[in-house]
Amino acid sequence: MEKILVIGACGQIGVELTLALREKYGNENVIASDIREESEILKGTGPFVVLDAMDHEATRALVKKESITTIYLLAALLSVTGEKNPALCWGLNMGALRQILDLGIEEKLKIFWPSSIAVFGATTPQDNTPQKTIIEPTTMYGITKYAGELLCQYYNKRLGLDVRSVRYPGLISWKTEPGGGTTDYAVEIFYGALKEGKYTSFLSENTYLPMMYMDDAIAATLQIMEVSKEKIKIAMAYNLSAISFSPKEIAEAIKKQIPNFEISYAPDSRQAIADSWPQSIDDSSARADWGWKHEYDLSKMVDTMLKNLKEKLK
Ligand code: AKB
Repeated sequence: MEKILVIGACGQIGVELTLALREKYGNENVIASDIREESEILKGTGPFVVLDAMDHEATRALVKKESITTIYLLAALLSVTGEKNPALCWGLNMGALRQILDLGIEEKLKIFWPSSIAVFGATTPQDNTPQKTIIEPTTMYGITKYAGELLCQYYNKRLGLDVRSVRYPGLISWKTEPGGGTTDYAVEIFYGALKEGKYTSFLSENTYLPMMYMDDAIAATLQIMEVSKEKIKIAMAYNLSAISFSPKEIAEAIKKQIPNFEISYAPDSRQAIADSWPQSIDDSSARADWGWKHEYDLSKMVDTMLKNLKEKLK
């Protein structure tokens, strides 16, 4: 029987992934953990433990006590917060991963660890970025993600650990807000549109970035973890793609439903990070190897976000 531990369960991905895992594997079989207090959304849906992802001993004790079989390690500092505190970004992102990989060997665990489009840098081809290409990240976050991918590959190929990963694009969701990322504007814009009828984008109007609605990201995560080992042919992290749009394009899609919505642009230091990332991603390997396909295009994502956020903000 699967017994799952989600580390970093109160973040943007963690909340929705925990709920999806609980639905699939049973509430009691999915332990949510975070250094923060329990998310209101998770309360009452299953077990929750306060856990610092850098506390190796507490993590090891929890894994042993609960006979954990699978870990989803989501705790991390993202691109913008990572630039504000590069030492913590390296310490948390690499320290937590390394200890979970070691624990994975010790306890024969299966592990999911997310990578990101942030592995790519300004020297990477920006359109339809291939799975295998030049990878020279410029942010500390991107560096930890690329180093993490190499570490996962090492543990998989040299030590036989079942660790799986995808490169998430910017993720768009309404249940839990993102924090500290360069792609966060694509969530903030909905709050601006609904609360004030306007939004100032910190990225310029024609900055294209790869994005994905959260339901697709959760579906991809469950799928890569469920397929048989033989289907996983890439031991680093799979490129994953769904939608690509600019601030101007998402604003136009929102205007179709909120005609008075006004967008303005005031690019800040996050622009340089966005400019170093791909505009669109080639994820044909994920599609061919384990049957990944996305469901949400721009208009379906915008409709779903506006409908759910209207309710939430009532
Ligand atoms: C960020 O913007 O830092 C993240 C990411 C693309 O990994 N959302």
